[in-house]
Amino acid sequence: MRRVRRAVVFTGAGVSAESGIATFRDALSGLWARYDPASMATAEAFAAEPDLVWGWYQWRLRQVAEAQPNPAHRAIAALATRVEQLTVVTQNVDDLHERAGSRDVIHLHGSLSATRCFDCARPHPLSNDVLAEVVEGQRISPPQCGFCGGWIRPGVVWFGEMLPDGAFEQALDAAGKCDLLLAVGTSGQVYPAAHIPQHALASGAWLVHVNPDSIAPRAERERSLQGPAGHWLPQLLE
Ligand code: BJW
Ligand code: ZN
Repeated sequence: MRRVRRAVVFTGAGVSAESGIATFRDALSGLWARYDPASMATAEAFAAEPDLVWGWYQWRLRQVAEAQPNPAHRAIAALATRVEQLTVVTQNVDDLHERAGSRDVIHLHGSLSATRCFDCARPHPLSNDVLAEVVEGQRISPPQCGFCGGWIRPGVVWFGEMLPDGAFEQALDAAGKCDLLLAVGTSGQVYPAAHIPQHALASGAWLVHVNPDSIAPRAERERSLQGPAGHWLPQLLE
């Protein structure tokens, strides 16, 4: 770590797991163990059942609003003061990196709170005041756009949708120029995001995975730290 000048921290749902936010693919606790991705995380699902899908995202937004950043988020924010350049690239739709103090986080899959119109795409910010009442499984009718009357949708990237303008390109650029990419709490199954660590490796960087799952290093400059992010990230700063 002392020799690293430019670092990229690439995070997935696992970095927020210790804040109490469910991952997607963990066998017992993951969201996809209980919900079908195609019925929740696609534009087709929202168009067919807006109340079901909006209610589900409001329930998740409530969990995020009530959660706190954990030691891993805080260590990642602190890393910015230790290296010349730190780029945080997250697949997460929560704001826990920002609340821990990270700046200019690249959100590859958008943000729960960046709500916009499903039809005309105009931004439609909402207050969090109503969230406290939301429970799992509740159907909630989405608000409607003041311009065109369309449904308001969560600001996330659903399957089959493009990533936010420029986000992937910026992340790839940082990965191509770094000395070290830390891949924290991601299963690496979703594309194009999963190309980013591989691109860093192919460009000459070290790739270090932080994950409770055993991830077998396949390249000479690849390593694996097995265990929870809240354990390893603070240690990397020591
Ligand atoms: C811990 C821990 C602890 C636990 N500490 N770690 C190439 C091949 C095949 C398919 C495709 C392809 N290219 C594109 C596709 C299609 C698709 C895709 O990738 N599908 C695959 C699943 C097969 N990709 C897309 O559709 C993307 N768009 C796209 O390609 O656009 C171009 C296009 C446009 C039009 C037509 C066609 C193409 C968009 C993908 C959007 C993904 N969206 C989601 C949902 C967001 C909304 C929501 O939140 O509901 O994003 S899916 C979900 O997965 C979410 C996550 O960001 C993403 C990644 O998951 P992540 O973060 O890795 O979490 P998990 O749960 O998988 O893993 C958690 C890890 O943490 C585990 O390893 C644990 O062990 C670990 N962990 N506790 C550290 N304490
Ligand atoms: Zn509209």
